[in-house]
Amino acid sequence: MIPSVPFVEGLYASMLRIRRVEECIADLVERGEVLCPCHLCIGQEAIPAGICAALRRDDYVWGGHRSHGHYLAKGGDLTGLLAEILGKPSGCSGGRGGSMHLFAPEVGILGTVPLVAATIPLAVGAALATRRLKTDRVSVSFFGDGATEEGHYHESVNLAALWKLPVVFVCENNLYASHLSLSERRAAEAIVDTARALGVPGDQVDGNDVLAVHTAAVQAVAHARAVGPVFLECRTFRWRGHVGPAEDLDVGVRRRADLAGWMANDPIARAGAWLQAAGMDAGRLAAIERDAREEVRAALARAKAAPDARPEDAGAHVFAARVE
Ligand SMILES: Cc1ncc(C[n+]2csc(CCOP(=O)(O)OP(=O)(O)O)c2C)c(N)n1
Ligand SMILES: [Mg+2]
Repeated sequence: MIPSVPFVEGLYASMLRIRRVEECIADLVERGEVLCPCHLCIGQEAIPAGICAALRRDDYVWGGHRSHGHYLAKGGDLTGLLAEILGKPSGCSGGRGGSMHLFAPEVGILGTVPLVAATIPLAVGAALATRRLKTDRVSVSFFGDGATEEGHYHESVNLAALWKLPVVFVCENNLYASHLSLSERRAAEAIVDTARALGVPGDQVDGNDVLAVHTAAVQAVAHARAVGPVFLECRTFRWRGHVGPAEDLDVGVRRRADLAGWMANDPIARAGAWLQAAGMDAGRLAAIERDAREEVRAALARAKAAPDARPEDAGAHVFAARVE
């Protein structure tokens, strides 16, 4: 089925918004206004946008250290994200988590955790809970290629397969884990095969084609809801360094050569070209751009204006209340 122009416009706007927010975060880091480590997903936006557009508000999403896009695409509040990164009590995790610990249960984001692969078993556990509670929610686990080298990734996929749990495993394969390329870490290249070996069906998807990601996600989510777990390996590339705004050109095998090719394969430019070919005029695309910039500007102003954390509250949530 050919997707409608308004629908693709929504995916385009979702990706553009993630990019403009992350560029804003990059500026804040460079100016020294943000002190927590920030892992940016610039270049990878088609995956959160395409997958989350296939989910219901009450479906669950779990992420890792590079999860601003997951949070935003699933409907997490933008001001709450920026306030969190600025360490404000009004942040989505009370200003105590920073960029890598995002939480928005009102839209199904049950947690992002920077321990690599940490939320994969939690996503499986949440899927088990939805099954036991007789609801039909799907639990989506976003993780990187590096996470599939952790033992509990394999244990989690196995259990989900055995118990036919409603999990969509989404591997954002950006070909690097920190500064080590896939080819330095694995003999077998296709990560999807690790899931197939355990009885979970899956596909490799062009992770920079938001329509391909979304189409695969719609099928995967329907399968997870009705039958059991599914695995999507979405191939992509991060433009910025492992952590922070720099491009990390001097680290990793072939990174400098590969980055130029991947920047020419920009998921946002590709969706923009699709819209223009479908008849959207340049003025409409410019209006989407203006809206994104204005939304980020206003959210940052609100986040900055919010009260700062108070030193006397530093111990809150740290120690359990004493039970007499
Ligand atoms: C258990 C654990 N080991 C090591 C680290 C350090 N670390 C943080 S991110 C990362 C690489 C993750 O690579 P990948 O899963 O491919 O995600 P990407 O950064 O490429 O998005 C590593 C090794 C960690 N946070 N947790
Ligand atoms: Mg990676």
